[in-house]
Amino acid sequence: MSTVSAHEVAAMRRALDLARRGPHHGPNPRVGCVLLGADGETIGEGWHRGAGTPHAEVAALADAAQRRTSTRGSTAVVTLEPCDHTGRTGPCTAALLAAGVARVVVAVTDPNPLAAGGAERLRNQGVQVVTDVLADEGRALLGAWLPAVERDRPFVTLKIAASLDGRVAASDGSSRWITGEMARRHAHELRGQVGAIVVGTGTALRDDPSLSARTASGELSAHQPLRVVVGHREVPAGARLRGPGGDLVQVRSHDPADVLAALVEREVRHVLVEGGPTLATAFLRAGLVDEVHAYVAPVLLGAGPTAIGDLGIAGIADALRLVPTSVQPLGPDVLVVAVPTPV
Ligand code: AOF
Ligand code: ZN
Repeated sequence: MSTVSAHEVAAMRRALDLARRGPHHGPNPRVGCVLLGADGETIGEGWHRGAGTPHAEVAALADAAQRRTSTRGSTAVVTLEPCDHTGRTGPCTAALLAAGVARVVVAVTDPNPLAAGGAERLRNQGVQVVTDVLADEGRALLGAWLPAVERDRPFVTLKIAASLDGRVAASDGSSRWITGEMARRHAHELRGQVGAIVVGTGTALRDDPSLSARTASGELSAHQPLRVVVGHREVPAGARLRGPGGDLVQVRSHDPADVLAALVEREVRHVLVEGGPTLATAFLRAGLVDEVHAYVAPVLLGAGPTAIGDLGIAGIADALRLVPTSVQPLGPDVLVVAVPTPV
């Protein structure tokens, strides 16, 4: 097994930082690349700016060319295995070979069957390839993209905003606002990071939400997730869902698997299920929730619909116990992020 130099590990940390500049709501992963010369000096840097733009390796090679530095015999340190396919752009393997790169250091092997195989191709062409360098950091950077591509369906985050007694509305149906300003702002940030937001027609008709992502000052964020309404009833012409924001799509089925299939077609990697209780319950019953974001407000309602309906759990031994990954105060409210127990 080939060892990795301190220069290369430092370059991988830099590549991870560069990758973070890319968007994490699109179909493509965030990827960074650093090119090192013979003495371990940086001769080029690049990151992927989103689907349809050059991949990180190609961006780094272009950077080296602009610096008028030769890449012959250089080392490419890249957070994801170089792709070996022609998708929206050409294969990075070919670009690295043409540039005379002699060694490639990779954090995460590409799980995308269409693009994978780059390490093997490069090795066959005489390039040294080392994988799994800072792999945990590399996987964390990829976030929802990695499980989405591995499972061929979007990663599902279920968002709940409820009172302390688990209710999402009062008995007269009024629900604005249970959680406070900070929690709502936080939820808007999350909207800006996902590919799609899903609600049932019940919520769409009753709450008339816009489902747009907005900044703290109330302006529309640069990225607007796809807005998806699930169910058969029509969204009226004057609904806020038909106003400014992402594209609106209606899925005329209540089966969560159909909803996700429609999103796979649109290359959505991360979806936020925002309610209401019927839809949330259907996703949980189908085992299609990967993460729960529960915003809990110190409010008691005593009556009114609860965040989740009947899950078919009769005894406490069968309770769906989640594992919290973070607990965060947001003004008067608390955000609990939790994931189902891995089976
Ligand atoms: C890389 N470097 O910077 C990225 C890679 O449709 P395309 O052509 O943009 O290809 C997208 C796939 O290529 C993506 O799903 C992933 O497997 C790989 N992305 N690969 O070597 C990059 N963004
Ligand atoms: Zn590529």
